[in-house]
Amino acid sequence: MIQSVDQIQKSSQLPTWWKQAVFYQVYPRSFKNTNGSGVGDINGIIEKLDYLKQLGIDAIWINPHYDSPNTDNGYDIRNYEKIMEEYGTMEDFDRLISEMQKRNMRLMVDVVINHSSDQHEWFVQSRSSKDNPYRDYYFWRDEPNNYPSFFGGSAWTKDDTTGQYYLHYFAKEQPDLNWDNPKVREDLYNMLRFWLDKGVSGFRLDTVATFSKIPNFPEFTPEQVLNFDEEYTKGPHLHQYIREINEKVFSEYDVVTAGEIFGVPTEESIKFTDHRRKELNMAFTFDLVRLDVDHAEKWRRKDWTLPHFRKIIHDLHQTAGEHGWNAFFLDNHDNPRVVSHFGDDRPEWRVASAKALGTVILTQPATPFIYQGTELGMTNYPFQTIEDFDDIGVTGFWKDLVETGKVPADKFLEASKYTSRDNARTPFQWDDTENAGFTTGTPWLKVNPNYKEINAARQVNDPDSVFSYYKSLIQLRHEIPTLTYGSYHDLDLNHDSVYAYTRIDGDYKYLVVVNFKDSEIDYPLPEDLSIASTVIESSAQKSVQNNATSLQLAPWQSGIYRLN
Ligand code: ISL
Repeated sequence: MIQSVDQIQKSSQLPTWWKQAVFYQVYPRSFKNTNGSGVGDINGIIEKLDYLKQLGIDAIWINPHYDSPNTDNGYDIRNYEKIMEEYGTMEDFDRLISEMQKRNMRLMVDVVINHSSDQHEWFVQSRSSKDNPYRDYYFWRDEPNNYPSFFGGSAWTKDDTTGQYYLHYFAKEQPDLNWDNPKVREDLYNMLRFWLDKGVSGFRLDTVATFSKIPNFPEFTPEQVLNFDEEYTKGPHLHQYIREINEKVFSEYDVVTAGEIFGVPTEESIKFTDHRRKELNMAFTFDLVRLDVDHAEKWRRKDWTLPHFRKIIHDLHQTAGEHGWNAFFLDNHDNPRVVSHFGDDRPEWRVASAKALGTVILTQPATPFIYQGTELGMTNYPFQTIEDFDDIGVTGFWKDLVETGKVPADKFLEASKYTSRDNARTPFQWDDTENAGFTTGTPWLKVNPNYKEINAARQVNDPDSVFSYYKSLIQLRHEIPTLTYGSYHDLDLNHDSVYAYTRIDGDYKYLVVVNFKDSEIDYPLPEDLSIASTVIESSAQKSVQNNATSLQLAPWQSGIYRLN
């Protein structure tokens, strides 16, 4: 039965396009190269729009496309109104927008305004002398405090020109902009208007929770040093600044905003997305993808459990309540591949577990974001040595921990192999030709050697592929608004192998079931539930009888069912 959006008008959540849309994240550097340079480009995105349309994608978020020296792959912007040379020209960008409009797709760009590149003209001016008019565009101090950088080492670097230190929460090439300076804010708002006037429909705001700094930079206690990512989100003017951007920029345009609120605990996320506060539309929270990060040694992973996983999801939805909204993702360009992280990427379970995780991503009361290659079940990369890594998150900590003898090299490599952001950044696997069809040149980062087995060409027309399953899920997401707006109820937060939840809106009652184990399980439905019909199942299993009150789940089986 197809449900119309009108039928959910009465529900507490007002329907909007961006809640119903399925977003796809393109990491341009690794998506598709068209000129043999080995670096993905805008023309490559245009070339593959039909592929994304075929999958059912409504909107695309692209990682930074601006002029950058690429210390942090574009998250260090040298010129906010210029296109990264390797990616193409402004004409290419304009064509991307118009080609997307033709296909009824929308573009969300990445806004990196917590910091700029140290090569940005503002910083070049700022560092030149203490009385330069741009001095206060950044933070300068005579002495550093004990703030750590996200990429290892101190968050302060001494600049020889004036002998003062400047602040950088990330790499030293990424100095933090001083949001307390109204001129900085005005310049940034004008830049945002420039992109909106071009027809951009969305902004993903990079590390938005760190815009406001704690006045006078007091020393952190040892406990605060351990929790620095959360501490950095406690600036007193944060929400005032976000409301100001909303008032002066977002509210003047038809734009959707998604904040990367890294460091903010799930329970606090509502402050950013409660529509009555007029800040952002949705938030990316990180408790879920980082549930297995070791608190003291953040480069390491520890074991995770399904009850912990589902508790975080439960809390996420509880917190959003009827006034907030979230972006839902299980991987992105900063995290391991989802099938290697929460699934099982061994050959016998890769396809089944990739599909199971797809079921999870596309049935939440939040906007789903699919990271490029996730729809193919792309996996982590088999890294061997430190030279295999490009990620400044790995190379920075290597200097900090291994070169100083604090952590043995093999221990660090073993962990980084699993946690490195490079896992997600290897080139997209289009087909089984050389370099997986990504480029005719030398790819900037090595292609995963499993590309002959895992690639788009092989999956697009195979009805049993991960791609085809994602395509069906996306179609269901579009056809059944209850999957977007219905209430969410976890059936047993403590079950350690079957993740089951209902999505209900009046008489529309759905059950989602996912077996997180590589063994069969007989799952009696709790709460007197019984099945009316099967909507989709990720792999063949014994057919479900009408009114069934239990399910025999195959390893990594998942499904969506109508309930009586
Ligand atoms: O992935 C992380 C460290 O390895 C996170 O701490 C990450 O840096 C954090 O989520 C902020 O991420 C964003 O801003 C960074 C950039 O490197 C990331 O790619 C981006 O997603 C700095 O701009």
